[in-house]
Amino acid sequence: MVTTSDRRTESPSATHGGDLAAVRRSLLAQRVETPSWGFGNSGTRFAVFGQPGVPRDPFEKLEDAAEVNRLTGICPSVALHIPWDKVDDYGKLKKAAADLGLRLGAINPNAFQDADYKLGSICHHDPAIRRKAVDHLLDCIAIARQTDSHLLSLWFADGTNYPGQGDFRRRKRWMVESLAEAYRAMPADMRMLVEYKFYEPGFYHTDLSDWGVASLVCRELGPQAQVLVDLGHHAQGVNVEHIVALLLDEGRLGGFHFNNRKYGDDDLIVGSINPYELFLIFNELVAEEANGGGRDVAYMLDQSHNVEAKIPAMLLSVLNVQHAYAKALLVDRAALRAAQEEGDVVAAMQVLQQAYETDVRGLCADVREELGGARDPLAAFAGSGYAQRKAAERAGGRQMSWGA
Ligand code: PSV
Ligand code: MN
Repeated sequence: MVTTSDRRTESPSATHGGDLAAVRRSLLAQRVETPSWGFGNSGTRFAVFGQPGVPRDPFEKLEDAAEVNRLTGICPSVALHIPWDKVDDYGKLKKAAADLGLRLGAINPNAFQDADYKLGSICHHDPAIRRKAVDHLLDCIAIARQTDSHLLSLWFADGTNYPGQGDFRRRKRWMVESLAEAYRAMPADMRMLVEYKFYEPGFYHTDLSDWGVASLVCRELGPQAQVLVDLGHHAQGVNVEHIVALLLDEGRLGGFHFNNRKYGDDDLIVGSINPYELFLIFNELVAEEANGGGRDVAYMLDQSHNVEAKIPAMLLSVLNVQHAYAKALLVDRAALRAAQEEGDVVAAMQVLQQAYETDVRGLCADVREELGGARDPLAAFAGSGYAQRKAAERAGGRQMSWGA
């Protein structure tokens, strides 16, 4: 197994001569939220593949999330999906999270699986269906109040399958009208994150297809509405770091759903396909942080692991995000600015590449250790016996999976 812990921190400081103490402080403050649904079984449109030891209820999902937090030290919150994580008593769920050293994070409504949503939810032509979808959003806001969650994270599978099926403009107005009702119901300390995605298989058009539509909608709603960038939701070749920079500059970047894609919305481990893109995205975020901004951007994983073991996949995802952030923190911003001002294209790119090529594994292992995590979370997990224990404990019962 590749170990993340064999190097100490000399190489970053030697290479960059930057403020390594500041880099460490930023890494110590980094937090990444895990998705409850990523601990359940998942699959493709064709099958859901079970794994031993998968949680049977939201409480067991929290146990797995706590394991990720124990080993990384930077994942103290868990996003919930309603109704997948519906419980009778959210106070009890919140208490269970706290007992495990966690808190409950973004609340994700689900307006895409009920048969009523066949032709859409908040964009449906039938006011009764729109009412049902908005009522669900209002219920989720009420849940968020009970769980002390400050984010309402919205993704809709609204779209049409054929030309002529729907009226684009009416659907847009219905969407804004529906979201405005939810927006008005949010307390002042809650933000609405609006996620876009350019297609679903079989779609002719998607109502919230890209960051432009999401930004327009957020602008209509107000300052508590911001765009959520899911890395898997773009067409091939789209420059995601540019989108991130624009949204940051407009004060509209609410958060991320980290994952990686090769073809479509694949939910692959973040950084597994295009780690350089991930670094370039963090480069924009760090540039904003250097200007004193970007502090309330929510960093969340959105991955449903299909064939890979779930907790190791989550651990590797967190490491990849941590490494990308560390490398971005090491970018020599003064040298980059100087190269840009001189019009020296190669020098500018070299500044980025030098940071990207720095080995940050030791630095990040130090940071995790300082936070009480493991220098090598994957090895520690493999040696902990947790997977075997849970497989034995959780035998029987109905495992959770997406859609249940
Ligand atoms: C579907 O594409 C999706 O992955 C969206 O990104 C949501 O955020 C997530 O599912 C959970 O609903
Ligand atoms: Mn997502």
